[in-house]
Amino acid sequence: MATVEIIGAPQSNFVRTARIACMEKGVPYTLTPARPHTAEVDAIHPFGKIPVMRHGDVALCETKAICSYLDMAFEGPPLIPRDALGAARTEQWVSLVNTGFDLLLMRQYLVAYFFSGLPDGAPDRAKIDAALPKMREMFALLDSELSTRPYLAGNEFTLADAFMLPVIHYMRVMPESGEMVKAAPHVTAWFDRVAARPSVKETEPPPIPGRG
Ligand SMILES: N[C@@H](CCC(=O)N[C@@H](CS)C(=O)NCC(=O)O)C(=O)O
Repeated sequence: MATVEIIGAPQSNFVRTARIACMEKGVPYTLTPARPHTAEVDAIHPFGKIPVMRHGDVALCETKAICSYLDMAFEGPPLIPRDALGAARTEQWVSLVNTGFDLLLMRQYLVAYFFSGLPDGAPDRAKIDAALPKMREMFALLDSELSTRPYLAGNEFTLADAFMLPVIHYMRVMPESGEMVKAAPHVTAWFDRVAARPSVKETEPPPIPGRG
């Protein structure tokens, strides 16, 4: 059978999610490093975003679609529980990451540090400061949710954790968000629990220069 090929940069939180999904399912895969908007990505994603995936004749974009394909096409532990409520809770948290956590924490806050667009490439302090109040609310919500259960969607690891962990990974090493994670004991305990999984250890992205 054809090998799954994940195409994208290992630094990307979404690429990491797709790789974690492969490993949790026990699906052998290759990673082809590629930046957004390069030819091999544009050939599959209409907006040039990573990751994209190839498997034989199948080409897919969008992380959730890729992970759902892996979950259904291969044997191995389900990434999305097969019961209605477990599946819905998982989908709910995947969606919350995609439409909330990723947008604020990665696309606004982290991007303002490293891709500010300022002439000297300096962090955009105004954008960072503007994100902080909502970030505090987000971490308070996450800590409260994780005080009631060991994983985002319930008692077991699911795809929801695979979406959230790569985001929180970066938040731990940045100054303001790092303080927020430290002040959130349930988020910290959840992170340590999920980070101990081989799929998470083996997909750790290269460190951000100067941030460890
Ligand atoms: N909705 C997409 C989002 C993927 C995404 O935003 N990837 C980032 C890298 S982490 C990217 O390609 N950014 C380039 C861009 O948005 O132009 C998915 O779920 O796969």
